[in-house]
Amino acid sequence: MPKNISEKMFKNNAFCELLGIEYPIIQGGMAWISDAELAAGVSNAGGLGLIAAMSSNGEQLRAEIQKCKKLTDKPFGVNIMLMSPFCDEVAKVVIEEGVKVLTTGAGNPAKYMPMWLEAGIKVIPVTASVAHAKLMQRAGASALIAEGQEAGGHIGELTTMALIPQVADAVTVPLAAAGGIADGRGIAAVFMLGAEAVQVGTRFLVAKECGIHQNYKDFVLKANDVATTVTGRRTGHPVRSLKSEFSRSFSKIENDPNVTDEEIGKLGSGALRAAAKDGDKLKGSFMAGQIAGLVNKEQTAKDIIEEMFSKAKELLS
Ligand code: TUI
Repeated sequence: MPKNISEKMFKNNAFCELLGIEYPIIQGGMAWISDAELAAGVSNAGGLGLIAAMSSNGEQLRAEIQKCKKLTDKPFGVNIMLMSPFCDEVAKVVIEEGVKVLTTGAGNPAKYMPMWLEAGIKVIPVTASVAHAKLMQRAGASALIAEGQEAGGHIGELTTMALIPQVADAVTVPLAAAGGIADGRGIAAVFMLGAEAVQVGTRFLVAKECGIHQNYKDFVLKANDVATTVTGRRTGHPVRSLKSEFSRSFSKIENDPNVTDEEIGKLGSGALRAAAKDGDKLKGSFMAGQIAGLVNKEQTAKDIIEEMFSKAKELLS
């Protein structure tokens, strides 16, 4: 434990140095949500903005990366969702576009690691277990993001509270924590557990730079502590989202033994887009973390980051 934790939190923190950023905060790479504008907003505010490659094919991602380069001269990264049908092509586009930092989610990026490392890219896998974290460190990860099941979207088994200290003890690379962090108290807590950075998704859903449908933002702003639920456990792809018509009908169908896994899979596709782009309360899957109940105002990315870190610093000094 460093002598002065508040010093470690800011500019000279290993995580900041690794990525060339000011505040040790990464914006979640949220499918259909994390675009060039949100990523640039976060990067311009001193964090690491991410473009989510999940919903894009190679050329769509290339256009988004080029747009982001015009909006910021600060470092930004790309999140690659390993269940994406476009994974192989986006894995190459990030190299061609000279992207410096990648995060990966929902699987094992081992297949792509050699080519990314060869290109000098810093790879930061999202992990949900100690075994996977160790595997990723051995494969050449520059840092790790350990994500607890409080997070929105695709989740693992463990809570942030249990996962972070166990991963911190098992690896030597810099560690970021994700899942359930939306204010300075969350930052302070996970720093005490052994993380030296945070990844935040839910609070950035209501950032002014976030272009999702207003219905989605309002849904998050009105959410309380018990507003989220997990569906998809049956197919091995658990997803946390806000309770809605969609999640209720998904749960009903999921519990029906006469429905096949394939039929369930089809049900989910398009639901994230329907939420993010159309704000469709019937067909949309409004992914958000358990901390949504704490998120109650729209702010710029800069105000969000500064407010979070000033509170964390006050708590830790
Ligand atoms: O990837 C996420 N969150 C996501 S991806 C997503 S898109 C989607 N849409 C519809 C259905 C399903 C997904 C929405 N939210 N977070 C990162 C994350 N990765 N959380 C947990 C994990 C994880 C889980 C298991 C990482 C590795 C892992 O290892 C398994 C293995 O292959 O060894």
